[in-house]
Amino acid sequence: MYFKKLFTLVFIRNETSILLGLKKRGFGVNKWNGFGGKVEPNEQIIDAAVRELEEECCVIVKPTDLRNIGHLEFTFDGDNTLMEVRVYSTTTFSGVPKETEEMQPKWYPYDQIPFDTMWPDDSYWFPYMLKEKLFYGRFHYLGFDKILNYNIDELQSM
Ligand code: 6U4
Ligand code: NA
Ligand code: NA
Repeated sequence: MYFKKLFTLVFIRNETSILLGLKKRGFGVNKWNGFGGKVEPNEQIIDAAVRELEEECCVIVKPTDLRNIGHLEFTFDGDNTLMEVRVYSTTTFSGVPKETEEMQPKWYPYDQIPFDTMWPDDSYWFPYMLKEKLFYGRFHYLGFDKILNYNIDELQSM
């Protein structure tokens, strides 16, 4: 039996590039990723996605502009926590990305995504996101660096 923890992960995109942030502290420190965090008790997931994006890089989006494109589940060998991550994407946003205590934002052209300094699972599911496909992925880790097994399915709807 697993204890589920719910997280958000938001990607801001334009025609040529995707906005990533270098995590400066806490879980996933020194990795490039989208923006997000824990959904608080009694908080709607979409509201958490909007809130974490603004807290982490000062970019503002409307909840209705975020598209739920993926669903990820992470488990870790010997741990009964299941991290459920809801992934969102949008090309509609306001504000200029700014560095905060938590993240250093940077635009990456689609052919220069820094997979070597990202979560290992990102290499598996980013291709779905970049091709505008919906996905559901499960990854079981040994520690935080090694994927013991995984599965990804393309979805027709979320
Ligand atoms: P606090 O406690 O405020 O520092 P909070 O910002 O709420 O934390 P955080 O930053 O720990 O939460 O959330 C983790 C972030 O990392 C979420 O956006 C989900 C994302 N994430 C976690 N595991 C991941 C993984 N294996 N691959 C990935 N993103 C992951 O691409
Ligand atoms: Na966070
Ligand atoms: Na948080």
